[in-house]
Amino acid sequence: MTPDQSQQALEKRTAAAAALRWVRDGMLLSLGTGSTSAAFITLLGEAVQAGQLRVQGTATSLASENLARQVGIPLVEPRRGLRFDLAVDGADELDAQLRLIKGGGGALLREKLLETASEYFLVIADSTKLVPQLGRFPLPLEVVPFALPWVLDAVEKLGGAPEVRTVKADPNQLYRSDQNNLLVDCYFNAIPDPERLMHQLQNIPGIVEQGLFIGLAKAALIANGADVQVIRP
Ligand code: ABF
Repeated sequence: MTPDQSQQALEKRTAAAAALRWVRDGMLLSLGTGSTSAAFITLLGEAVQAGQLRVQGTATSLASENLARQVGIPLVEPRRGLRFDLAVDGADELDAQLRLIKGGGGALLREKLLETASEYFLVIADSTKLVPQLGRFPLPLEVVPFALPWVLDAVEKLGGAPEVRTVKADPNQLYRSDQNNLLVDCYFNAIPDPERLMHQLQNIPGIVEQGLFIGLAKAALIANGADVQVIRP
């Protein structure tokens, strides 16, 4: 691990630990996906096992569900009327207005579902994620396989260079989401008007979910070394 990577890993753990202080006994939590969320879930599990917190959770991915089970967090199955007191999740990019790009971990659909059903969505991130303008990180889309050719054409028309995501270990194998859909990463480089792009993407048939999360996050904890900055829009 390079010094930068170890610094980033430390910051992820710092942000995760700071988020733990936002959890209250009896809360129903939406558990995020990615390495920062994994650090939070692990710390939360320790607190539950130590009898310091009684919480329940629903996870935004099968990977986070497995981790939550491993660390002893009681899980709640999706049901009518289920709402969460607090959602804690990472992001790939966020700006000062708490507009996010999420989905680098492939979990954007369940993340958007649960974070929309949450009273309070708290983002946790290392310092590399806070950017002046969204877009350098490729915007993930979850796409129904049959729709792929038309979606790729439409994204290109919007100025994004689309790439169908493959499995890291095997570039010949297409990545599949937990819902068995495809992921398309769209290289816009800069997204000067995220709201406009979000609405344009929402009108393209076959895109099940897109990775712009706007108006959902209530606060973000950004770790800068050992310090944590709280951002509220
Ligand atoms: C998840 O957090 C994803 O939406 C996003 O891709 C990921 C960020 O990953 P990490 O915390 O590992 O940097 O919610």
